[in-house]
Amino acid sequence: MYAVLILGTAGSGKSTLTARLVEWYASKGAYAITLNLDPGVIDLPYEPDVDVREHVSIDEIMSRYRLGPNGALILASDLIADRLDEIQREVDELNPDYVIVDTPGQLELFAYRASGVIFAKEFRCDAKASVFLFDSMLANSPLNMLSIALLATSIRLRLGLAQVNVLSKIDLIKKDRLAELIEYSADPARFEHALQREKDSELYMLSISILKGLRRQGISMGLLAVSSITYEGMVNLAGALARMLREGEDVEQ
Ligand SMILES: Nc1nc2c(ncn2[C@@H]2O[C@H](COP(=O)(O)OP(=O)(O)O)[C@@H](O)[C@H]2O)c(=O)[nH]1
Ligand SMILES: [Mg+2]
Repeated sequence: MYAVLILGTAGSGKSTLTARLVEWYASKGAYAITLNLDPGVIDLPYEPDVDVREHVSIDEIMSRYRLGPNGALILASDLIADRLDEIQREVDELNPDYVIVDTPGQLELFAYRASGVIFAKEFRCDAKASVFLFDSMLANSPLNMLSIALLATSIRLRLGLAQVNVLSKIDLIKKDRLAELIEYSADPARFEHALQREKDSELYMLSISILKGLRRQGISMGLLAVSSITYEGMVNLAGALARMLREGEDVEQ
């Protein structure tokens, strides 16, 4: 069994991509299931096979601990850590080829509190990989793209998982703009040049240093362009995941 964690800022398309990836694997004859780790979500674009909301209820936490919705969400995401054994058991019983893990709408609740790190380290499977979504509505300029790349890198440091970086919702941006963003992400020299054009920014020196630092560490920012609406880029994403999971398997065995 392989696990693929879907990560990204709120609204970047995690739940939608979770649904699409499961459909994708099913169309290739693999058995993929969804695991929803968002305790606060009301509507999902898929029917979760395993659902953290069966274990942790926001309403119950709000009334029992006299918390508002924000406090309850934070406590709920901490309580998930105690339920991971049961969640693992439910996934193991289904015995899928792939489990696609949809993470909380608010990235920080998962990645910067205990449950995300515990899940990333302790969930048992043959190999794990993560997909980090750069929302193309946010990563719409070189500076904004760099800022999300820094967040993606922070999450990678925090969770320690192999990571595929994806530019999401590409059906919403113009083709020439898309080509430009992908080019920056693949070519640091062009990226730097594009940042220079935002020279007025007092953050110019900082942004160049960050870009060079990421590059020096061999942190590639190459983005895969994907749309969950048109399915564009899905083949490339599945291919990148397959390579990463196979390599992960070699390491973990
Ligand atoms: N146009 C377009 N909209 C998308 C795409 N992926 C997600 N969305 C929309 O973006 C919004 C947030 O998506 P969701 O999957 O709930 O994001 P999450 O908060 O990261 O789980 C929803 O209205 C989705 O329908 C995409 O590839 N293209
Ligand atoms: Mg979601």
